Amino acid sequence: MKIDVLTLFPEMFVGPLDVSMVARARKAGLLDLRVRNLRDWTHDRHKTVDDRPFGGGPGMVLKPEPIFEAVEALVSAKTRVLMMAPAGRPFTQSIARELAEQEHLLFLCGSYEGFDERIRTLAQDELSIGDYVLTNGGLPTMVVIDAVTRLIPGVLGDDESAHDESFSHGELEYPHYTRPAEFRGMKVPEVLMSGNHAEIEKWRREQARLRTTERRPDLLK
Ligand code: JF5
Repeated sequence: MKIDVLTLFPEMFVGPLDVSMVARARKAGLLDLRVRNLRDWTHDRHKTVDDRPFGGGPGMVLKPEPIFEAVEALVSAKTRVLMMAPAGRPFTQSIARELAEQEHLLFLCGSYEGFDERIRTLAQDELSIGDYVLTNGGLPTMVVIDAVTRLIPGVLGDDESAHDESFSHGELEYPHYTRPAEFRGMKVPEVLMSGNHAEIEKWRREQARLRTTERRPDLLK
């Protein structure tokens, strides 16, 4: 998969996408990620990307010309253009699965200043990662890239893949334990050491349901 990111803060993207599974996916050639500076599509000496809002009021607004030019330079017929914003459709695991099947994603990172409304027409999809306001779309974009990358075929080992099932079933994960069998007085549930796989399965299903009922009843509807 190819992913382009259009941002005013390319430095933000150094670090989170250079470690762990995303780094592995990039090195393996499964993810071709390019972070691009929106200012590269300006034409004036000051590389202006914003302007004062029509109608007055505080703050600045991202102007349409650089973003339109950048998007026109970066898209092909196979590109899905995405914008991250608090007003977007809530991002979910099911959207992540859908995006993982795309050939090319292009993320537009808006910012606290807001953007000229006409920029919205460039995106097929506007996504939100939650009900709060961030300074810019960089972090939400990295969240989506992280969630999507682990779903790209070949990125997860077979071992790790099975893990995803939990969210497909719409429930939280059951509790996990490893050695030692007792740690600071806290014991591993007996059933997990019984070797009875049917019982273990049953216990895990019950625990997942219990945890979901207690913590996220909204998921069970
Ligand atoms: C942004 C205008 C983009 O703050 C966010 C965000 C919150 N949930 N999901 C995304 O994005 C940055 C802020 C203001 C456009």
